[in-house]
Amino acid sequence: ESLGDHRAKAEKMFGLMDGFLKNDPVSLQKDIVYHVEYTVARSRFSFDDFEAYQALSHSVRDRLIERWHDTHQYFKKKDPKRLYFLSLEFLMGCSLSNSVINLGIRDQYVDALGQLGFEFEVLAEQEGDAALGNGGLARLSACQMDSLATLDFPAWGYGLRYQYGLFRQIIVDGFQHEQPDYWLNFGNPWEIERVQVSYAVKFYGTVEEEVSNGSNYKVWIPGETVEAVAYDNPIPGYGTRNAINLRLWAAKPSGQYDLESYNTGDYINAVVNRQKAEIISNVLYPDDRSYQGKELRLKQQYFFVSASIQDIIRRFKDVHDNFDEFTEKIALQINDTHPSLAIIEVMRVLFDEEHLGWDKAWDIVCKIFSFTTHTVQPEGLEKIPVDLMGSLLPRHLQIIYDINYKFMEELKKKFGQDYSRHARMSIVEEGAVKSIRMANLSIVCCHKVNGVSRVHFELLKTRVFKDFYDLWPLKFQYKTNGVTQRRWIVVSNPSLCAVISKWLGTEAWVRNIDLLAGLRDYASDADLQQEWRMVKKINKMRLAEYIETLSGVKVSLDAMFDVQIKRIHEYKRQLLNVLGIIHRYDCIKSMNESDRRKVVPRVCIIGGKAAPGYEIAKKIIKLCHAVAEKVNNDPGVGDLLKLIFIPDYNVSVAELVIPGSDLSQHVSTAGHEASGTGSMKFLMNGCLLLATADGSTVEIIEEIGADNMFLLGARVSEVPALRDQGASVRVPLQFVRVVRMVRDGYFGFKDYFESLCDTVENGKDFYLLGADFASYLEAQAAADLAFVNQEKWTRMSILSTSGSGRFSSDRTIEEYAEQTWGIEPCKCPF
Ligand code: B1H
Repeated sequence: ESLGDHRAKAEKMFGLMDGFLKNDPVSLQKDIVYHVEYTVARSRFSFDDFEAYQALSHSVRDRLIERWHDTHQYFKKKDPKRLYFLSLEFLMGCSLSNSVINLGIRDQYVDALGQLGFEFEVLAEQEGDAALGNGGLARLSACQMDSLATLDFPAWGYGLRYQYGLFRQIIVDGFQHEQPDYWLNFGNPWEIERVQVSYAVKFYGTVEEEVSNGSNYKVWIPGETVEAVAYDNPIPGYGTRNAINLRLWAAKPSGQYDLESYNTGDYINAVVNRQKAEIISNVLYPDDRSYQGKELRLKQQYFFVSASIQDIIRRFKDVHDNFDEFTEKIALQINDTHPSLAIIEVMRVLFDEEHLGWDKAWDIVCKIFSFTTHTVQPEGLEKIPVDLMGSLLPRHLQIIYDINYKFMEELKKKFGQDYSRHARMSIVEEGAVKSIRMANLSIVCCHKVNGVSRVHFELLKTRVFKDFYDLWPLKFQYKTNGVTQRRWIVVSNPSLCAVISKWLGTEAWVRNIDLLAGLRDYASDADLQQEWRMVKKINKMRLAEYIETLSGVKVSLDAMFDVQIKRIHEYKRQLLNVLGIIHRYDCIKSMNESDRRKVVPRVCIIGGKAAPGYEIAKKIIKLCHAVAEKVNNDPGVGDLLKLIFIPDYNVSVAELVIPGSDLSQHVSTAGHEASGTGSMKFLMNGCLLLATADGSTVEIIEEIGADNMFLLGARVSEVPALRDQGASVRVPLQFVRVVRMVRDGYFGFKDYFESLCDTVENGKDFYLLGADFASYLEAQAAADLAFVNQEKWTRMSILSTSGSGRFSSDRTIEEYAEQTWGIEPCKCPF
């Protein structure tokens, strides 16, 4: 078929289309009904809320697809430099509300559904989270995708389409149990399956020499081939026609068959074995930051990297017939070291397959890759055993050795015979288990290494990557993390959104967050304060209802809602919080009537998942429940103190809990939280922070002022000296007392909690709970005092929101675009 014929056919076909889909209520209703009948295949006369949600989502999906097509057509025409964002984790949460808000058609949908007798919110609740990630790192990727789309950057995300997302947490008798999250069970209207977009990914096998045009080349003969199939997830920007793509890969058996004849038994086995290929994209690893050197994990990494690189190179070659412009058209961003094999894969393709020669291939690689590290501890760095790498990816291991050899030569020239330096910096770690240090590899090959907050950057320079910083100071930068105000204010807190827009006289802050600072002028205004408190009350009511349904506990709306939600980790110190609650309980118990009347009532809320193999974290969850059991059922305490553990913390739960919080805790031991992004969401929602000067909190202090939050604990610079003191570090008596209560079985489970108590006593208190306890209690007391004065508290709350502008992912992405990726907006005309 000639190009002319094709065009004529296409024109005829698209001539049948009645322009773009319309967004008036009647058109929306017709579309929804259409999808009930033909997509969901339910009769018009009988469908339930879930089916209505499905039909509704499909009508939204149609509108997403239009913009997504136009955006890609436009990118193709303009051929700008594109950013490819590679991440093994994306924590997208729900899509419906976010999509209609970003498309600017939420009100129309609310009307359309209302006229049909449906409530938008009720249908939206039918959706389950897409939880293809663990925590902060994964949610950051999701926020950054939203900002990339909104700011019109020509970007693509790449990741893995896990069939099982992060496990569901259920609590039985106060203990965490994990259940598989088979999230695709009921279909996923937000993805577009692209059966024709697929690539073969190779594993194992051998490397052989081949002579071509008089030169020697290495050829990788694989032992196993698996097919990667693309699933596209449109990401709409807000206030723009642009919708970018998040392409996730699923593993399928390879399309290449051996031409063998089987007897029946062999045939069945052969089919069953082929099917095993799908295991690669089956399940997300649930441990954030423990690297076990598992083969399946490495397979996942290479699988997604290889498919993505093939896709990127194919797209480039569609319009370019050589690689001269490669570095002007492509930026590749690696989210932590998890996708760092992409570097070696590009090197392999350019050198072995495109025959560009080592120097040219290396030059390209060094110009296109940048990497962000989210790690603080050296132990947190990914290491792959050489044996594993050599067996799964034999050619890649050779290339890594070649890169390392050249790097070592460079070091020798620069530092002479400083062998210990060479050993520290080498990509290959010698030792009991010889391994590849993925961080060293990434630093050597990337043109920029970014940290995620200023404190993190300082630690990278002075500790984690000191040698590398000395060698290449200009490579190292930081971009303080941010979160998207679209999801974390507009979607999750519509009442606050309305108040902000009313007082600023514009909705422009949704795209330009700096405008929020305009609220500062009204922080003491009695009318705004009243509206502000009203919003908080509405959100606390929603949260209180949720708590009552979950746990049967009725909480008072007059109490201060004090929240700590995040992954359970010793360094995040949920245990400090629980010990503080025990102290509060202990005090209330010993008070006389007149003192009790002065107590500020509290509802303490804790939520978070523990990695399945993390015993101590699981004990902390059990302790929360044991303490809650005692406190919540003590008639002598009543509304003065409640402790609620919210199970299965995820993005949707966060959207409900954050707007309804008064106070939130971010109390990691200083120097351990690379950034922390939860605090930013609370800040945007006018919650006050009780926090240590760690990670991004240090920058938050600069924006909203130390007077408007409750700071506590040792600072990063003080931590090493405290650790050195070991058992002689000063610990307050209250601390000794509350730990003793747990040890003595005051909350039951005496034996079970023993090892937990051991982590904070007898000089083994690595995370310094004892050392920070007095300061923690003081900060809590200051919060109580501030809460009594509601005018003061509301002022602090308004100032928190108005100071949150710097922590929008829009700012983060603008910085990356300019300082790291060198990309510019490419806005699709409306
Ligand atoms: C963060 C991780 C992480 N840092 C390994 N590192 C993982 C490491 O599955 N894995 O193997 C998963 C996740 N996640 C977090 O990143 C930091 O702890 C936070 O402080 C930071 O805010 C967040 C985003 O930068």
